Amino acid sequence: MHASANTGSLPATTYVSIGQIKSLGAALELPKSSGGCDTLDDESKATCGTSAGPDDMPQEIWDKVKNHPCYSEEAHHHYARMHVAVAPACNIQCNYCNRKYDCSNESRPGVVSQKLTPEQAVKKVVAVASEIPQMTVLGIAGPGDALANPKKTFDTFRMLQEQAPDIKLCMSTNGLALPELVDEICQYNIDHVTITINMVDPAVGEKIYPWIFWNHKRVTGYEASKILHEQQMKGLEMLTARGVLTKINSVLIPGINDEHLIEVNREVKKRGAFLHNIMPLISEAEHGTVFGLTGQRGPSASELKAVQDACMGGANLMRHCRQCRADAVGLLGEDRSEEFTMDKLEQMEVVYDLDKRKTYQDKVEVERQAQHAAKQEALATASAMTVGDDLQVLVAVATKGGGRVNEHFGHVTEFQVFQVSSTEALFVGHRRVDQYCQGGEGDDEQLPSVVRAINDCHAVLVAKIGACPKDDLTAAGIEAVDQYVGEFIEKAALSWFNDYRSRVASGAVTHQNRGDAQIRQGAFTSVAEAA
Ligand code: CLF
Ligand code: SF4
Repeated sequence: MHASANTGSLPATTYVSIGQIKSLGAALELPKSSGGCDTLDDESKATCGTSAGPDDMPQEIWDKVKNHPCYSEEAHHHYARMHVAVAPACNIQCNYCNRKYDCSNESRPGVVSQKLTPEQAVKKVVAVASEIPQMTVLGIAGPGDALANPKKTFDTFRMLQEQAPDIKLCMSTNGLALPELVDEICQYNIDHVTITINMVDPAVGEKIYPWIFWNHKRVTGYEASKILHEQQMKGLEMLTARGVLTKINSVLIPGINDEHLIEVNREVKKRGAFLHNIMPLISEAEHGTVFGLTGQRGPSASELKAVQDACMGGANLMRHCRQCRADAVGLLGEDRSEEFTMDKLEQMEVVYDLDKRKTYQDKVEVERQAQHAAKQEALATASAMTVGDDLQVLVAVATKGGGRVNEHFGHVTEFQVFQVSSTEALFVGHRRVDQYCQGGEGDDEQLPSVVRAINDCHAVLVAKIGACPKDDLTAAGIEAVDQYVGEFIEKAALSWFNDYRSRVASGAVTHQNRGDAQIRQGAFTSVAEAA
């Protein structure tokens, strides 16, 4: 048996009811791990999360995460990533995946990628990096498993490193082939590896993985999940020992691994995972997955948040994942892949100018530091107020990037959601919606779906909003606020919150709890995707 199969003195599975989750998560006493954030020598700094800054971690780790949009929540407002779909094959079967579509570990099902050879992929990355100077990371995330296609994956990384040395290399895997390939990962300076780990108990795994392909044959049932689990734990430990930053992705499947993810969180933290990203299951019958066809539902917004909150204090939590496609290009939450199809690339004149990229990124860094400073200042003001200390609300924000309130309500395809209190303004998720404004006109039929998406929020901050949707939102109990246009999000959210606290204290408004919200299955349907 691999040493990694031993999950320590803890029971293989710890089940708690969803109502108990928060207290259990908060009470977890986690052992020291051999790496990741908790290698910090100052205990008080050992809580760095995706919103952490340079003061919260050693310089060498900060250098790795500061402009990686997935590893730093702050960075995701400013820096972009891209994926190249060079890895079509997979060595396992997940019940939430239909192989006709992208790998749903790192992408949502529903769109077939344009598969590329390593040569085409490198050409595409260089072209995108020339056009989008804030694109800092290349990830290989499917459409199958990066390490089930090792030659294509590593050829791509090797060639890219020679042509564009400033781009960070990143990959995701289900972990089955990981231990055998860790040394090769290190050889190509791949600093960031994601492993999708949905269970640490093969009895749970059996409900998620019908089979794996192992030693030239198909293995099914409990045995399959046991092998997968052992490989995942071993691979994670090996990466940690070599100083590679690891992120664990877990798909939350209600009734199958929701409560079990707390145990997953504990085990990956123990083995040095830097980040844990708990994502909602995407499951629709039309995707043709086992879960889609058997009616397995995904979580609601509050179910997802309850599990994420329960895991706070374990491994650092990522909450800004967009479950990207395997050929995504751009800021998280936007998709510019249609601008860079192979036929368009043929027409492009590509000049890879390192200095130009650096100059642009220096400007981005100034903006990002200004956002950070604005947040600290706003937090100081919020904590100095003496009324409404016990309030905590969610606020939806319309933004098109840069960390500012700068999008019209009618143009939003994704709201960012922040949890705001007198001590924090924390990104806790995003909600996809169909655009309310279609062809210059508000579409009143869309409004109920927008309200359902942000129904747990007390306010929505926008650059502009018409009178009709504003009235409808007010009737639904959501304040539409357009007075913070252009301001940094956290500062705007805290300013609105301070005003709200004053109004509650004076009796001008009565604070009421909000309801649950709906997580939209799949991305919005853009013209490009529909084509
Ligand atoms: Fe891609 Fe993944 Fe690297 Fe990011 S995505 S391989 S770590 S560069 Fe990011 Fe996309 Fe979520 Fe993945 S938002 S699906 S976590
Ligand atoms: Fe699909 Fe990815 Fe699972 Fe493979 S690892 S079956 S490609 S979701």
